Amino acid sequence: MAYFTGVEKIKYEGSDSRNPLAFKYYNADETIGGKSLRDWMKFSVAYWHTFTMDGSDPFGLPTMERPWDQYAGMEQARARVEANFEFIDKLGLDYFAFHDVDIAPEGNNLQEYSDNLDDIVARLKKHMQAQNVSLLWNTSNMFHHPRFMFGAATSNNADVFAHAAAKVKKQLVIAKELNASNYVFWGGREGYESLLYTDTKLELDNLARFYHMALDYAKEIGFDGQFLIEPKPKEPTKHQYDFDTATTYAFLQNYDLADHFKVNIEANHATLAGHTFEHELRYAREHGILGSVDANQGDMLLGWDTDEFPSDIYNATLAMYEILKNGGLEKGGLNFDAKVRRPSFEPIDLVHGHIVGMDTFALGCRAAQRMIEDRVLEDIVEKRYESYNSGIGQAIIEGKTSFRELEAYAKENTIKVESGRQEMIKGILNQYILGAGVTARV
Ligand code: XUL
Ligand code: CO
Repeated sequence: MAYFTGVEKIKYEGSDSRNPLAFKYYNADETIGGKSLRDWMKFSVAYWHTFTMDGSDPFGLPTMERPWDQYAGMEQARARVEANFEFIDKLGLDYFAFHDVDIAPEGNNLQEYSDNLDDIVARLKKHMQAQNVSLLWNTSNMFHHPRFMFGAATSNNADVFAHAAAKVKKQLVIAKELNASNYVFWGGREGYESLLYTDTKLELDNLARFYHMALDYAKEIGFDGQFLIEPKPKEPTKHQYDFDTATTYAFLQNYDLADHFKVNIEANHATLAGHTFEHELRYAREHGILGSVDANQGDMLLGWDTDEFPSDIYNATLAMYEILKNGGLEKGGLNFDAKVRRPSFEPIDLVHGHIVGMDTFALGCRAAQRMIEDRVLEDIVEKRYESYNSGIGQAIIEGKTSFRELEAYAKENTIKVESGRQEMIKGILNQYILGAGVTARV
């Protein structure tokens, strides 16, 4: 059965196309900076937003009409597998990502959980082989069920810790079975609501113990994917331990985990933390922990995690700049952790969401690559810091001076500061973004 009837394979038609069901900027096999767009981006469909969400929100009932919702239980889970691979084929995607509970019903106990997953994983594997599709990452949902109300690895209740361990253990076996590129931890309930009853030190120690046990088990079964932590400052929990990339990095270093984990950076989580998307990417890149990206965007007027499909080419350009400077994402990719708006309730809207997301990043990639080729920002930055290339600046960098000597120097010297030319630089950036749009004509 076809679930996206009336949708043919989405083709690249260039920026002059007026066909809504065509790519305007994403030409998968076009080479940019020595790599195809397909390989730079590694777009992934997020199973949860695309195949399990129904449009309900705290104020209203489901709005979405999904053809697989005519089934229930395992029949529905099997239908979703078919829908996923039809969707992947029509959009020309190569990757997908899921939580355990997205792909199969949880069942009434861990045995049913495991049996249901085995049925679905066998089907996923068959399709993956037939269509040459890969699993970007899987994860365990440890925030939905009431047992996780105080967290999973950071729960006050050791039985919850044990249950969470059982779930992650199963997911690691699945990650190995499906040859996942990464395994993700997002700690939506790993944090606290009130310090009044929380032992934060014990909770953080336990979180580290949990991660070490996960690493040990992955090693034991021979899963060699990359472990990722996805930072988020809040929502659903008031304060989450993996607040942002810098906090996560300090945690990893503190607990001897830094060599084994990277981060999965989500645009909307960055803005919730009071950072820009590119700030988080820059920090991760410079510390060698940029693993993967959850590509979406927030709404600055709303201020919560709205998980919208990326359409902002300015942000996408700055994000792609960091990703290109990183030499790509290695085992990572751009996962659309994004959902269509509640009133965009038809299956075709899922197609439009992915098209605009893929086009937005392709446009950003073209603009960023050209800026890097022309050394636009590189030359500006190099010039801005040139005082450290010789004289007293060089002595500072080489550790060959002291406060005493610097004071003597400062007394004799007259400081001459130069304008940063921020407005000029923003104008140049605009030119590159607009230029990338024009040259995507076929
Ligand atoms: C929640 C979020 C999750 C993670 C995976 O904000 O981003 O969907 O990506 O659990
Ligand atoms: Co996410």
